[in-house]
Amino acid sequence: MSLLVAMTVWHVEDWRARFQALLPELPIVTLDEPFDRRAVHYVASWKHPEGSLAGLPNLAAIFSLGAGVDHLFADSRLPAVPLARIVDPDLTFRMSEYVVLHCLMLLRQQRRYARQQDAGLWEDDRHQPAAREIRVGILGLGELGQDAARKLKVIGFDVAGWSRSPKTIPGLATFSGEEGLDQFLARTDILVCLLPLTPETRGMLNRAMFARLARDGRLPGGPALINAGRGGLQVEADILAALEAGELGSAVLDVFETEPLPSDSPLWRHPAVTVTPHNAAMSAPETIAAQVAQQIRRLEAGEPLQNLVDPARGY
Ligand code: NDP
Ligand code: OXD
Repeated sequence: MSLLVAMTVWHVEDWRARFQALLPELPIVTLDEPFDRRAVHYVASWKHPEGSLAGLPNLAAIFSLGAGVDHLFADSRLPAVPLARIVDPDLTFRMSEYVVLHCLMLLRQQRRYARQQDAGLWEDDRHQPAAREIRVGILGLGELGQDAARKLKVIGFDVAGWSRSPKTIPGLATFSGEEGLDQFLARTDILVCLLPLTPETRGMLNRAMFARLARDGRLPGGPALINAGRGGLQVEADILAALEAGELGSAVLDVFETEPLPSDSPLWRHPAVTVTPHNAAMSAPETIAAQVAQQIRRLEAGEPLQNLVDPARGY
């Protein structure tokens, strides 16, 4: 019985060492060496090569080494075995830091003041709304969306959330499905996307959606987008066109259609765009490895897997 560590990014030997330390009884193999495909019972993957997990006859489970699982479903030959992902409070809290930071940066117009400081300009002639006047709409009310919503509320923002299934969350205005989307967008000044990338959500951050955001001028500069979900959710040409047309006032992007963001992308230099390099929320590799090791021990003890992914929903 062995664990196959399969990745196209990161240092596979570091991961082998982590797993070896945690699971000394289990041989750890990688795609870089010959290995017995019948012996592989578990796979730990982060962006494994397409088709590389086919032909593992005794595979019992695949573990995503991140919270997102779109990288698994990108493989058209993904084996039909249980899939589990990482759910980690540390990652969740870091994502909330990112969301709160950027909502406050937008609320307090911090980029404008930074530009003024660079120019030695003392200019305080603009309306400064309070957090309670600004409506934040969070797309996705899962592990990440719910924690960000709680923390934004503590600061005083007027927060709502949107999810696939209806939810009742004390103190939060909730909307669901296509039928709830119009109402949700119409009361949103800052749109925060914490959705997974699935066939249903791909490309939904587009110009038609931006046109449905609140238009009553509460946020100086106009409605804003923060996307820390996945780059495939956004249409970058539409973000640029909406900024140009004034339908969006600003965009904060942690994820991109192509990563790393190509050096000739106009997003890099756009004055109303903030770019971060897909690091809104990270887990310590040791924490991820420990969670996978614990899942393997659970399976070996006949206990059910935690943090299962539903292949029919794609998340
Ligand atoms: P969860 O699975 O816990 O939550 C997903 C949420 O999205 C749920 O509320 C779900 O609705 C909702 N959703 C999914 N599909 C739809 C749809 N078609 N329409 C409406 N709502 C939908 O995921 P997490 O919160 O843990 O993570 C979300 C994503 O964040 C990850 O998939 C990943 O892509 C990204 N991420 C980004 C990181 C970064 O550093 N930038 C770090 C970690 C994650 P329902 O509740 O009804 O199921
Ligand atoms: C993740 C990520 O999905 O870091 O964990 O994007």
